[in-house]
Formats: sequence, structure tokens, C-alpha cells
Amino acid sequence: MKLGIHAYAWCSQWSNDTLNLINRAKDLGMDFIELPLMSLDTFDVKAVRQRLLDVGLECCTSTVLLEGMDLTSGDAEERQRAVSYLKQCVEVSSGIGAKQFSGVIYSQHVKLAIKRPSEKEWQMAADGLREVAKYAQTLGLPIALEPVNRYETYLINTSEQAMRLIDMIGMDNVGVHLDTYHMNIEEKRFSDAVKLADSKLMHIHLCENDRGIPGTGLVDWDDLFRTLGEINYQGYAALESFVDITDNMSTWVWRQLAPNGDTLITEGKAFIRSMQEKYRLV
Ligand code: LER
Ligand code: MN
Repeated sequence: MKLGIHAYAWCSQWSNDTLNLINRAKDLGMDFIELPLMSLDTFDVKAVRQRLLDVGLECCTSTVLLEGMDLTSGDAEERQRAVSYLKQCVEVSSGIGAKQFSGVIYSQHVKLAIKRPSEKEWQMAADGLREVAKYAQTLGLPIALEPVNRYETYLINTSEQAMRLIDMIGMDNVGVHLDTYHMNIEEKRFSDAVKLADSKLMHIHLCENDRGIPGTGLVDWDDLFRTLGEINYQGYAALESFVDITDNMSTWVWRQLAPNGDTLITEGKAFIRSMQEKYRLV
């Protein structure tokens, strides 16, 4: 398993001012860094690619669909904006040499829904993502869907639902991205969610039930890592917490969850490596 860090441990927006975080992640012993693609305007593909090469670090990318870009919107233009944005994310990901691209990419993140999603909305998400996945396939890029809790989306809350949408998309390069914070709210058991995704599991966000440092809260890490050990999970897993509290993220983090990004990494890494050792997951 490759252990990485989401850049949100240190910053809330990626730009050339944050390039040094790539060095920092490497120095702190991470196998990869996860870069957010929410603001492509400030994302310098050439500079990021060069820095990753210079430092010798792998990377993954992720994003969420913001307001105005919704694959499940009744407005065709809005759906098209989402598809165009996701294709741009795929292009940027491929441009920097990312190993995969994932996140809340199936419907607007934090959409105010008043009804459960209709079959038509599921189909619109599948149709939009099929177009994105086809483009990603031409660039050899895998993409993955991150189920998030019911307060953040009405479409994909569980591993089972992610697998259903993947089935509807019908492309081999689409997988599942689980997040322990969301799993703790929506799944019955961590192990069941992992077993359901099985070989489709491509990415995991590791955070506590309060989004703090892994190992300090209520998440059943034994149940998770026993199963990851059983399936010999060789994919990516990133520590995800939001240490830099800002008002521009829909994550509802209003208090300090870790003293700083470096502490999140050193303590989180020690804990996750100990779980890997316990369940013989290299
Ligand atoms: C959203 O709650 C989440 O878990 C993230 O991966 C997106 O930033
Ligand atoms: Mn996440």
C-alpha cells in the first residue's frame, strides 16, 4: 500500500506558492502527495510536473464538483460544464504524471437535495462519467468515485452505490475511492465496504471520525486493516485532514483537529504503518 498526504493538510488552495509541499511530503517519508484540482486557474502543470520529477515523488489528484458544475443537474449546460471541467482535470492529471484522479466527481458536492435521486439522475451521472472515463482512457489514467456522507451528497454515500454507478458507466478504468470519515457515518462495517469494492478499490482517505489524526478516535482501524491485509491492497491511501481552517471549504471544520500538517503526518504515519505491520500489509 502506498501511503501519502493530501495537500489540504497544509493549505486550502494549490498554487506555485505551495510547490514546496511536494518536498515536504517527500522529506516526511510519504510515498505520494495528493493534489487538489479545485482551482485550475492557479495550477501550473509544468511547474508541478518538474517539481515532482526533481523530488522523485508520485502523486494523485482529486476534486469535488462545485456549484454550477453538476452531472446530475436538469440543465444540460450545467452538465456539460461539469464534463468539460472533469476532462480538464484529467488532462492536468495526465500532464503532471499523476497515477489516478478521483473525488466527488459524480454530482455537485453539497447539493441541496430535496428528494432522493431519480433513475434519470443516476443515468445522467453515468453518461457524463462515461465520457470523462473514455477520455481518461486515451491518456491511460484511472479515475475513482469517492462516496461521501449524506450531508455532502444525495447520490453516492456507500461503496455499494459507487459499485452500482461504476457498473452503469461500464468502463474498466473507473474504480472506488473510500474515505474512513464518510464510511464511519454511512457503512455498516469498514470491512464490508472494502470487500464490496475489492479489486475496484483504488484509493482511500485515512482520517478519524472527527477528521483528525488516524488512531486518535472511534474509527475501527483493525476491521479496516485486517481486510486490506486479506485482499493485499496495493493501491493508494492518503492521510486527509483539514488542518488549515478556512471559510472556503465545505467541510465544516471549525476547530483545530491536529496541531499542524507535519504532526498529522508524523503521528498518522506511525499509526498507519503500525496497522500495516499488524496485518502484514506491505
Ligand atoms: C469531502 O468531504 C472529502 O472527503 C474530500 O475528499 C474532498 O475534499
Ligand atoms: Mn475524502
